[in-house]
Amino acid sequence: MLFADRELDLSVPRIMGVLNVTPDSFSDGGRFNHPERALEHAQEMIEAGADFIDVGGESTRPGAAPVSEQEELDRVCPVVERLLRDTDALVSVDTSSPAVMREGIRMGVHLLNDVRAFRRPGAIEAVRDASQALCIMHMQGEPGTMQDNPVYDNVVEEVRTFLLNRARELVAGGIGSRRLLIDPGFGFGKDLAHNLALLKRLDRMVDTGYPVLAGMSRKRMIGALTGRDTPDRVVGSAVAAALAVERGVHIVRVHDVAETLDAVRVAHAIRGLKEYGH
Ligand code: 8Y4
Repeated sequence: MLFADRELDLSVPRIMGVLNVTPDSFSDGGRFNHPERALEHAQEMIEAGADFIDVGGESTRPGAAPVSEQEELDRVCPVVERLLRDTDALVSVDTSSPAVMREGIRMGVHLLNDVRAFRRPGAIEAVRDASQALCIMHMQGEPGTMQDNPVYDNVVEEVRTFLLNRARELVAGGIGSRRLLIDPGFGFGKDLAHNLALLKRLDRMVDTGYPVLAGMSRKRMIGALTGRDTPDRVVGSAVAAALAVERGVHIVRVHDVAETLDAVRVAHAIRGLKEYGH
């Protein structure tokens, strides 16, 4: 698959390392807010085997203060510029803001990752005439209230239909379907049962034909299943990533790159393997 000017083979599982540049990030305590520290952390993830670095300047956790467009640009741009200059990683920008999308495209990022699936006014126009890949994610509700009482009749089919409808909308807006990736949005307006159903049936995302990205790393679903706090969710998260890859997911978005890479390599070896003997 082409990500702007870069080709990446998605027949092997790929790792996206999470790089938060928000001062209030609860998974890293804001340690990577300073551009130099963020770069160091990114280099560490790349050395551990990350193919993508996903740079995010807006927190979507419930209760997080909204970030102005200028603040988001100020957080994201210096880090993106240095990643593009100093590393070989593919650079992803996690944003819903059309202005940040346009600036990312101008700087030459490879992927735009929008948890709101390019639904903000002006988002489709901002990305239409570019060549960046676009990740469209499912979310029920809005970040502030999405976890209050998420309800589905059939979460797997409703998420799948939403993603296919968004893909159709983007294609109707002039975007080539080969630029698109889909993501069920683990934890975005979903309770534990919803998240587990989506993990179990990730094959229903894969069978759309779009490359699939999944992000479960350190999330509350892992905490609920293991009883552990965020820093101690590494093993649970790596197992979830392996189960996703076994079901055909192409890219996993994670915090703990080295551990996840081992897990997904084992899972990939088992996927599609024919039985031996008999
Ligand atoms: C601990 C650490 C607890 C992180 C929660 C979290 C996704 C995403 C996020 C995802 C795509 C997060 C930006 C939420 N999740 N983008 N972004 N897919 N495509 N929470 O699942 O990591 S932020």
